[in-house]
Amino acid sequence: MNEIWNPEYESMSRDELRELQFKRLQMTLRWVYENVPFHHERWSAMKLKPADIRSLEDVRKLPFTVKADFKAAYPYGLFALPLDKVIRIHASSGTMSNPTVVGYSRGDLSTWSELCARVAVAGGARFHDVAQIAFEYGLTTGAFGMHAGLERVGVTVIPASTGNTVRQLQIMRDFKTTVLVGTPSYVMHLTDVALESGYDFKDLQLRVGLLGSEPWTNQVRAELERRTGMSASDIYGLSEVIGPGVSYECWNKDGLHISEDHFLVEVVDPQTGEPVPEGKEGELVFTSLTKEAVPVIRYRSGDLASVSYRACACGRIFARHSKVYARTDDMIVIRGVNVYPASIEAVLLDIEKVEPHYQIILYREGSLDQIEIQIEVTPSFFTDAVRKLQAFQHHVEERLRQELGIRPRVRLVEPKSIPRHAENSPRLIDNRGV
Ligand code: DLL
Repeated sequence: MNEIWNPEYESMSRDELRELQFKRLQMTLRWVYENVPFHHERWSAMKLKPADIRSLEDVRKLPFTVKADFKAAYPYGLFALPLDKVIRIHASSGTMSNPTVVGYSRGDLSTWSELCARVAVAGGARFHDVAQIAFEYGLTTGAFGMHAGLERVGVTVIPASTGNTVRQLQIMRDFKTTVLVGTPSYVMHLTDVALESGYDFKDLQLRVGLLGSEPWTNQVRAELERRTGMSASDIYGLSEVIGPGVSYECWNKDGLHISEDHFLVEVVDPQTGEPVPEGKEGELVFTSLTKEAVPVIRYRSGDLASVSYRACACGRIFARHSKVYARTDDMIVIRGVNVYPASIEAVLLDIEKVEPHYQIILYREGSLDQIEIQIEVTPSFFTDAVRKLQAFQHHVEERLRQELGIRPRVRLVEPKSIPRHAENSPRLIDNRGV
């Protein structure tokens, strides 16, 4: 089980690693200073030049970058390369109106597949495996990233994408899938549907699950492993930083190894931005060390975790972060799609006849996360025929699906039936009990 894809890097000494990180950091800072006016201007205003960063710790002198900076720079404002050198575009999930756009040079794609190959091998995939990718093939990064990584290992890849659950099961049985890649919630759903449609996981060949893109607990892992018989590993990443491939679990399943030769990690207090001691929870902040098209400097992930530098039994020297369960903001990850309540509100308020009173309720049905949106509509509305009400409900569901990529159930409720909240109080009720 314990094979390492790239021992030269994954098992180098920490001293060598720090040296490599610093060399790569200097290159990245010079590259960004020369090619991204956004960073150049901000650093100049602080009278900072790349040469002022004389150690890895000095990176703290530089300002943070946040998601809002990507949105303000939409679509290409943070690119360090002209488009003719960029050969792939992706975007984060969850909003179609002003998504976070990222680009990859040829070199970036090669780095990315290397990183995802590490993820695949650490989770137990080998060249003789058959991997079914049940992430959506589209603008988001999950499917394409893992696809390239698994191919690099020599695994036979089935780009199944999402949806059509019975067909997924059929493919899994007939094509003899041994590695399943997707969100934990979708895989859990697959096991429910399998029961209903007469598939028995004991008859399948599944060995390994590479699952991520959303928070999931060790209890969910245990249940998934029990139901499927496979070993399930957590994979983490975010599109701004590269996509999947930022960190990954080894067989030890005691924290996710960060590919530190490509990303410098800091853990900061979300309020003060100051570093927190090793082992204490804080916000993960990443600086890319090798990216060409869209390098990120001190990017605040919004994800809360602690980091440990203790040696791992697997032989990898990379630091490990704890599983990510919580965020610094109100972003929800629902079946791998990231949404902010504010984006839901923006879509709702854009629809005529919707009153600005709504409530978002997250709950679990079977094994699948569901989202219900209760909306108050104008009083005159309830005098309309049922058919008209249903059509309107469907219209709102469609708009949310198209603009945010979520599939909510919309329930129209009478005026004044939703409790009024004090301003800024959350209109989100999470009944999923993670
Ligand atoms: O979700 C990239 C990815 C795809 C990672 C497939 C792993 C597998 P984004 O759409 O930009 O990118 O969403 C990133 O999702 O900041 C976390 O809040 C959350 N997230 C991703 N992986 C995990 C995980 C991809 N393993 C955001 N555990 C991140 C918890 C995760 N949360």
